[in-house]
Amino acid sequence: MVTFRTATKSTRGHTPLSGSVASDNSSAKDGSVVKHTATSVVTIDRFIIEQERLHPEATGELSGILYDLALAAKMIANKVRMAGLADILGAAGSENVQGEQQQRLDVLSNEIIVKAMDHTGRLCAMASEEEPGIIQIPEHFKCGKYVLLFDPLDGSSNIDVNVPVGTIFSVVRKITRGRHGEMEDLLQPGRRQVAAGYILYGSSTMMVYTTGQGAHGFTLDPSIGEFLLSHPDIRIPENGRYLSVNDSYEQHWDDNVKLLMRKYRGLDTDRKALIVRYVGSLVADFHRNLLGGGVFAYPANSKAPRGKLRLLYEANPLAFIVEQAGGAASDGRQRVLDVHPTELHQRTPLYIGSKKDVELATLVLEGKKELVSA
Ligand code: AHM
Ligand code: MG
Repeated sequence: MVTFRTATKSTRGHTPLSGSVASDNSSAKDGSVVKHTATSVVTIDRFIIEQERLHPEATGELSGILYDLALAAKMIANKVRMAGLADILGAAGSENVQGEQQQRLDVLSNEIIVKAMDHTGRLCAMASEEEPGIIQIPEHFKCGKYVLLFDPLDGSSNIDVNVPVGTIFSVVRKITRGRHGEMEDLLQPGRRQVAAGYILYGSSTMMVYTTGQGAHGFTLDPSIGEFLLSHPDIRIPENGRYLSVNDSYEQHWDDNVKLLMRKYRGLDTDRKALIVRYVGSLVADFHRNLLGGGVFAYPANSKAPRGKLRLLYEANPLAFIVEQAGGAASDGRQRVLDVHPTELHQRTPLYIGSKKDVELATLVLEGKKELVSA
């Protein structure tokens, strides 16, 4: 059983941002006040609906998408928990005792999300890191005004060794006129996201999301099967504590990246050295740095000139969240959320986390060494 914070305190102990329903006094549509007392247990459903009430024009469709994703997350969490039993119950690709084919967890997670979302009438199209093209809404279902992009199970190569993995999602509005979503709807810059979030399947399962009014975290209480507000209004420290980078690529980095990493490590500078922590599972690395402060870096290198991570499924949603938490995200040249995507599976270098650490990355990578005082 999770021990809950009161809904009146933000994660970092500050008063939540005004307008955030994580605060104890939030104005509802009718002018009344949503009051969370010290004993309030705030479910994700309650939180979403209270946030929706702050927007009289809201139709409830975006809220519905978030409910559906929370449900899909619980289903995936359930499968991830069973992953260690694969050898006993049947490994992926083999047959189980009922003679059914066992699926790989990333493929299964993809299916869970598609099936949880395709019939609701809220989406006009989807795109997944697991699928090559647009996922259309079947003809017999209604199409809606939103588009969902997602990485169903990021870091899935870590599953075999019981390391945390995650789901990442991004929601944008449809901009084309026809019934179905088109490529143009999917290829929108990250600043047009209306919601984004991730689910971390770790020692506990957490869902963190934003709709542009702060970033809020919910922990799954497995005893009642509900996500409960545990981290309202997350604020990332301005200066980080951790550096997350895979430095086995050092030999393939250019000189500016090498210099940046030396600075992060407190070499040749007065800067305090960051502590290196790298899980190799983006959601886990990002989540630790979001709460504790720090920077996650996946630079371009000569073998991967655009880095490894995907702009639409990984970088954009996490960039939206980190900015809402007071941090920053850059591709080394510009703000991630301002990049205009040209292809669905576009990769991007990524520097994301505490504001000051990301600023340092852009200065050093632009070659403005003379401006880098620390
Ligand atoms: P995936 O989407 O194929 O799972 O790859 C993404 C993962 C991230 O979770 C992680 O940050 C990164 O790949 C690790 O890559 P590397 O092993 O090159 O450090
Ligand atoms: Mg991924």
